[in-house]
Amino acid sequence: MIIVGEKINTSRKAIAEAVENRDTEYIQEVARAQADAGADYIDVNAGTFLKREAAFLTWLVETVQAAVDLPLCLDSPDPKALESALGCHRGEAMINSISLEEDRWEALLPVVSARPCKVIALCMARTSMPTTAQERIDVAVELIEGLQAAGVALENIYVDPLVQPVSVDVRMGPAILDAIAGIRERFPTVNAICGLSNVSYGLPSRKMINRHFLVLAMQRGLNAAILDPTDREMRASLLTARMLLGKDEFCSDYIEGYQQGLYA
Ligand code: THG
Repeated sequence: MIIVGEKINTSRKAIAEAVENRDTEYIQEVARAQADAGADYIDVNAGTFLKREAAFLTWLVETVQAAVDLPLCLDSPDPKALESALGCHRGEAMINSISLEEDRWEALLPVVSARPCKVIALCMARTSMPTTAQERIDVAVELIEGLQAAGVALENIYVDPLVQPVSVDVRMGPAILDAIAGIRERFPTVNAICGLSNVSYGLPSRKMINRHFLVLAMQRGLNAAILDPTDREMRASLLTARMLLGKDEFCSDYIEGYQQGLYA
């Protein structure tokens, strides 16, 4: 499982304040905590600042990579902000995200094909959001084939089935899960990633829903997730599911989690 730590996002009040005040220490503390909890990438998002997004995203890249030796997941639809942030990024970034929306596709395709990088392909159709599994798979196929035609390697593509709340339509759960399975069946070397928190929007006990959804999605082939790696119960569920799916040789990561007191 590839874990993208989601916490450095200006939709969160404390992060927006820290970015506004250029609070290096606080941002680096949140980055380190996620790295220590096992993040493979740190997501950075300054999307709430609009006009100042490029400057803030670039500052976040410098600030986070000064504290942790990890590649980042650059969470922006703006090619100018991405180019600026990539200019100071060390290593191979993940770009979050391209989709079939015409403006977005045209703006981001040059960014992702100009360099070796990972790219999240979000299952948004040209003018609408997919609802069924088949609609998601159709969008994914078009995204994958378009990226491949532009020279992006299949193993660098992370398809995001677009997680929507089950409180809006209870059929959303199986639609997302079936889409993950269908995409990975058709393209075994393409990765499947998603954010978890949208699934529980509008319901109580959201964290419990999110971690059960993670386990179900892993069973269907999810191999990357955008989540809070410092959430102990989430981490415990992830390690347990990984072991039960045969991905933890000698159960060693599971046992290490126990020894670290993660299940107490
Ligand atoms: N797919 C892709 N990118 C994404 C998402 C996705 N980026 C944004 C989002 N979804 C994932 N990132 C976050 C970041 C923070 C929080 C949730 C998702 C978060 N949420 C708190 C909560 O849910 O309770 C509330 C905010 C707060 O703490 O103030 O922290 O799906 N490709």
